[in-house]
Amino acid sequence: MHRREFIKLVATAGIGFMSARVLRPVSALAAELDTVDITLEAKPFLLRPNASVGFHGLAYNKQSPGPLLRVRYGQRFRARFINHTGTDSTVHWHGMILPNRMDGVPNVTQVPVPDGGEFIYEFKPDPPGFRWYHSRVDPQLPLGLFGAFIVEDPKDEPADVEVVLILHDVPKMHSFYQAVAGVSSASMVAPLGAPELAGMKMMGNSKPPRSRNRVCRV
Ligand SMILES: [Cu+2]
Repeated sequence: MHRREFIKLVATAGIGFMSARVLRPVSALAAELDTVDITLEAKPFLLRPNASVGFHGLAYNKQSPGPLLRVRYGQRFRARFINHTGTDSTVHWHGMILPNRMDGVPNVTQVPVPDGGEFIYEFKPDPPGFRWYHSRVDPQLPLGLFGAFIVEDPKDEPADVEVVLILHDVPKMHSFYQAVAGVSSASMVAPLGAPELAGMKMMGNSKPPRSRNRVCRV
């Protein structure tokens, strides 16, 4: 796909949004630290990807995607997680090899953090590369609790410009719950007649399900 087509796809999708951030390397001061400390506070958040959509979701530190986390390979990482989501929550560090009790899988590797509670996640991010973090309590991820996490690889050649690009749809929560429960009758919808999907036979109900979600047009 060419760049122009890609941007057109994102723009035409309308209900999705794109977050692009030009990155700066870890500052000299931060790079000297043994441990990178951050606080992640999860709270309700009104997401406005454009002027006509307001979505009552959740966010870390009042932003969705959450703050971009970045460490040098070899540094330790410590996150004070504060949960004000209104329900249980945990943070999962996607793709990291870490002690089991830091993996953030509720009722498997840790007791979930209750609303109003806190938890300290601490580990040495490994392996280096691009990772992400997100809530492991449904449906908090589609509601907005996710973000990017970079573990700088000392073997990487320095780039002129680094950009993180994150795409996310404003979800139709009713459809999400149906899909999770395995009772969705919604057909797949091919974005802009994408060639990858053009050859697929669509099954089931061709009408999109009526949404009773919390997306509000304002
Ligand atoms: Cu994950």
